[in-house]
Amino acid sequence: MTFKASPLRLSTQSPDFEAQFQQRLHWSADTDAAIEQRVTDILQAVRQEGDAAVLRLSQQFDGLQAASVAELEIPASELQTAFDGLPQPQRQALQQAAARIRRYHEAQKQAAGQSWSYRDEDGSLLGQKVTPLDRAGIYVPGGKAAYPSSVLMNAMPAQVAGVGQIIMVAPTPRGEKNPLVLAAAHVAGVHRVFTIGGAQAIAALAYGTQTVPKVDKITGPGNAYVASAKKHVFGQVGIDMIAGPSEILVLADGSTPPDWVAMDLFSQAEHDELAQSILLCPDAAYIDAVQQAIDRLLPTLPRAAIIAQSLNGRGALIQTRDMDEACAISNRIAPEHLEISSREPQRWEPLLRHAGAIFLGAYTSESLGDYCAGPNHVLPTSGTARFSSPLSVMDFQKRSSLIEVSPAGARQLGAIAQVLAEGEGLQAHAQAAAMRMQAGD
Ligand code: HSO
Ligand code: ZN
Repeated sequence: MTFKASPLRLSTQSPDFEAQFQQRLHWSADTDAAIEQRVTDILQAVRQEGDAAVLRLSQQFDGLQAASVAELEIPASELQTAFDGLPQPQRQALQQAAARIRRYHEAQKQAAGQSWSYRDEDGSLLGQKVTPLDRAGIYVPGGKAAYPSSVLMNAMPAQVAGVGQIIMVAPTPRGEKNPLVLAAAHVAGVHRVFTIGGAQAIAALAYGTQTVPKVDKITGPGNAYVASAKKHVFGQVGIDMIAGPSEILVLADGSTPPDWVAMDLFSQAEHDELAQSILLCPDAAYIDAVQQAIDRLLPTLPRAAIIAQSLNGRGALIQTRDMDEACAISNRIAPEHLEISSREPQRWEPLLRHAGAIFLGAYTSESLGDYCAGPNHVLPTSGTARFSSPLSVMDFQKRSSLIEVSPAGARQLGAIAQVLAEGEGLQAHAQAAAMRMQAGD
């Protein structure tokens, strides 16, 4: 079977560009009503019955035969054994990736995750105190999306934030465990691992059961059931984001070898038939060269079928008037991953405002960011980079305001508060402020 991938070829100069562009971008994350109903039932069962429901549902969906949920926990020693059993290059790669991810997130904590305060003219202290979450839950999907790299990307920022307990859940249909996933949990210092998945695992983490501790926030990707369950438990616990299919946008000035660009487009397309890979470039001859590279390289890849379906269904090669126009279109798309495959990446970077992660220059393959450059690979998709950010240390912290008013401050602030409180008709507020205005030195 040979597969052919012909991403939609567009030019911004053609009259129907806008309509075709909109159609290609269109993406609906609506969950269907049947899934919603199933998820609501599962959440309720786990909430009411705890372990018994988790056990029953794990048997029903994953074919797990266990006498108790405790039997579904993987002891730390087994994580260690999984790690020790890996070939040396895999052990080393996991450790090197983890070290680089840790370093990046430590820098992030230093720059944006610290408490701060100042004193005003009256000597009052105003500030913000940062504390890590007590417990975080990490969902690791099973099947085709069981990525050890995602274990590192979710657990390391929690670890660096200082989260007290990191609890991972990962479905293991028919009990088949993924040794790389377990080894990654070991490397990332995950505290407890349960082989449960689906909406029942999200429910167990959100409500707690006799065996599974209740967490404060749940992160990590999952299928439609998991996404729906996360939406439902939001409020009871925090959640990170609802991730859509992977996306890559390559902004090219024609100076990068076309094979490199073709392979980068494939790299996200191979995740999922619904993944989106887009090339923006002012040079028509270069776009032809990338299409030729696609034709030549696609048959060499084991996941050619998925790649072809993704590129044919959602991919696009767009010819722009110039690089400025390419940047403007990229901002409209707000892609998850944005490669500036140009000889002058620094020239274009200031023009690019909306993207989950920006990769500068021909050597910066997006795939390096997926594994080991350091920044997080859990990124906003489907245009949500307009208003949201990569998973970070800050997602595993919360902030408390600190206020310490001096006697002089009580007089100053009391006068203001009193007026506003009276305006709102709240006398106790006004008097609480006024009482302190008279006292003190
Ligand atoms: N590109 C994916 C992450 C990943 N890639 C994991 C390889 N493994 C996130 O969009
Ligand atoms: Zn990837």
